[in-house]
Amino acid sequence: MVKRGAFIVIEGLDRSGKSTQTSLLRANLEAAGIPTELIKFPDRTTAIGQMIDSYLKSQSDLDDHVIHLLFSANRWELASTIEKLLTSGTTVICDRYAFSGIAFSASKGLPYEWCRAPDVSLPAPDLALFLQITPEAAKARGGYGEERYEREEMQRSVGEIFHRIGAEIASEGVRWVAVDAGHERDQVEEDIWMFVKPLAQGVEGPIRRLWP
Ligand code: NYM
Ligand code: MG
Repeated sequence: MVKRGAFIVIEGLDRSGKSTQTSLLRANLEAAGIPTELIKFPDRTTAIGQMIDSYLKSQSDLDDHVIHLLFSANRWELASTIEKLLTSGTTVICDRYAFSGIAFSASKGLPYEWCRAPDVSLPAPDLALFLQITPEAAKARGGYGEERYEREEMQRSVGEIFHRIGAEIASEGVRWVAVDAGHERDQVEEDIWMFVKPLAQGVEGPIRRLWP
């Protein structure tokens, strides 16, 4: 049976080390000879992505429902690209995905089920790695930035919703693994590699859909 590429999602609070770790993971996969593509959500380069960027920088205001739908639309813009890459045997890493969509919007008070709906039938990851860090430790790493949501109280509630998502999708059959992101960079890199390595040679079976 021909194998397809693995779909790996990395999630976490702001300042949890996602950007560093997704780059390291890409380098490790490439060093192992695995064709790899790294996609970051939000993808701020598209027209929708520019609206999201402007909202996050508080250069524009949008209704909470509208920005939620834009984040989802931004994933849909790339959904067919992700599928093509996976089918052609490329491993895809996403720095944030639909789980961030729910965690951040539900933290603002939007109903959890409503937040899940627009991402229904997006490609589902074969593995979601949650970089777990306390809001205090994240803050101690040089502080939150200037963007919307980068406040300790908000991050705390985002973390709680991530836990709910993790429990729920694990029971639905998506592999959700929490990695202790409070460790040294090299240790986190090694822990992530331990989970990804078994998938690196490709995955059998069709691409699954959210929410399984
Ligand atoms: N974010 C990200 C959302 O609120 N919903 C989403 O669907 C996604 C993908 O955007 N604080 C939030 C989380 C972050 C912010 O992401 C920008 P990053 O990874 O800091 O560039
Ligand atoms: Mg950020």
